[in-house]
Amino acid sequence: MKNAERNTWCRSHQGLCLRQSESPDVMVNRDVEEVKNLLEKYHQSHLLAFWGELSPTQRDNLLDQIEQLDFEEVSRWVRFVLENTSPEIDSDDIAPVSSYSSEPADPGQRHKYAEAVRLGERLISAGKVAAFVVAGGQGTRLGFDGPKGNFPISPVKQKTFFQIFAETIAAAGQEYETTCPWYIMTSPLNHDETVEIFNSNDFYGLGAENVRIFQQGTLPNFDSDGKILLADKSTMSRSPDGHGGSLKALHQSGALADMKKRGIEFISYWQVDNPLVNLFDPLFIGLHAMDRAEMSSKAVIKTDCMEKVGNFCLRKEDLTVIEYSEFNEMEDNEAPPSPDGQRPKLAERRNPDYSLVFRLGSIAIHIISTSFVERLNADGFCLPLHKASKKIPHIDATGRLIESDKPNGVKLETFIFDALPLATKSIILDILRDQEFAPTKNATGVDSTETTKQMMVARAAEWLESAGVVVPRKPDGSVDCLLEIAPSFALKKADVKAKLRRIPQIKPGETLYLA
Ligand code: UD2
Repeated sequence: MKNAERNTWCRSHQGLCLRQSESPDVMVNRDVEEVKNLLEKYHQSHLLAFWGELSPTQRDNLLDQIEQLDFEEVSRWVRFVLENTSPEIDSDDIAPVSSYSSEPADPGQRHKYAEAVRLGERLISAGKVAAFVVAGGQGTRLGFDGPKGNFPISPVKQKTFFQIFAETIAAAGQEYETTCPWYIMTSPLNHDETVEIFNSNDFYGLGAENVRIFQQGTLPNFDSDGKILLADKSTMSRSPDGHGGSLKALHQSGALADMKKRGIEFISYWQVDNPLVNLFDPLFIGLHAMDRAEMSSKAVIKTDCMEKVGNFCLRKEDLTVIEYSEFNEMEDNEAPPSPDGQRPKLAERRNPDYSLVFRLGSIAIHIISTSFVERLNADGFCLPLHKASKKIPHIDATGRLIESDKPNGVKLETFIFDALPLATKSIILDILRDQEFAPTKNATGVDSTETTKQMMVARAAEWLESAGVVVPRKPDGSVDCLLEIAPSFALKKADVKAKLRRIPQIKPGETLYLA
């Protein structure tokens, strides 16, 4: 191993985890026999199956990749792949968690919110807040060839996600008379393309010095027998290490050091597929800072108990997000079984007023203190691994390329929300979904480009109506025109009234763009 600071995976109370450590099986020179022995010891000899066919450069390349591996890690990964190590969660350990609601609950809280907004505004103005988008995913479900951030999504001008975020950052900079740096995490799947997009768009006018694009780490892909897959005869198959990898990548890429140099104390974290995100929310930032939280989250109230979002809850008193795939399967041990012996699901548990007990859905929007990321990296922090069966193109033992339409390999990744239990303090702010959350996952149907555009139009309509504009609506209440409000015109509802010089008349079917 070349690098003294390596990632290794270890077991923790939560499962297999990321940490930094040394292992005895460290390759120090290019002795092929030594490599063979190591691979044999760790049941990965197949990585050299095509050695005899490789050119000197390819051999060098392959040895480089093998040298990067810590074999103690490899054996832990393999155990994780082979065993059903997904930790069994006991529903008795799970309790609901409280949140700040979008509107203050009482006069005391109203006072606190007002103070938090003032504090948040001061922190943004003082240049203490950076924007950070994770954009390393593939966006396969969208069926778009290229970085998802470059997908045209705005309803009138067809602005891309990246352009909308850039305009938002520029507008916030103007409003708060400051410069908000933007950090973008990519992966080897889309890094070069992303850099090219920013270059060819002149960094959307933000200045190259204020935009930092860096790559996350990768992990090997495995077959179901725990063998590392080969992408070709001299290349291991690897995948990005999940958005949880961002906490390490921030440190390893130098982005965190850059933030410290700029005096950044808070990182506004979001996902690339949500164009409604409120990047600089003074209330959220202010509450996080006032409560001295290390990592905070926004949540939506779930529309349906089985909605496909992560669930905020307390697990043995630690704030945790449990993905819907796991949470929705958990039985409610407190509920009496039905005559057929089946217990209702925990996700279905209701309060006396019929509201959901576990009602807070995770939308992957966080404020993360830079000091928290520093502390985690200094401590050799530990995030649990998750595995997913995926379609992974690879070569078989004969060197033939296998491209299956069914999952044929195992991908390992970490999730950002698994850092929540590591935070000493954390707050949750539940927000109005139609104002801030339009996940764009699919080409059509649920959470699609269609629904996102509808939500963008609907929010613009509501903002305009709040300023006295009459927006034509269909009999079912949906908006009957095409609307788009540029971030330069309004970052929030209240900006619309202040900016409108005259009340526009909008006819059914018309298009209105405000910038
Ligand atoms: C995620 C959450 C889900 C909910 C939803 C909201 C997980 C497991 N689930 O669903 O609970 O909050 O988002 O939209 O997170 N990314 C990287 N590197 C990677 C993998 C992903 O940067 O290695 C980025 C990706 O570019 C995107 C974000 O992370 O911006 C989320 O990825 P996704 O769309 O695959 O997440 P999804 O739909 O599983």
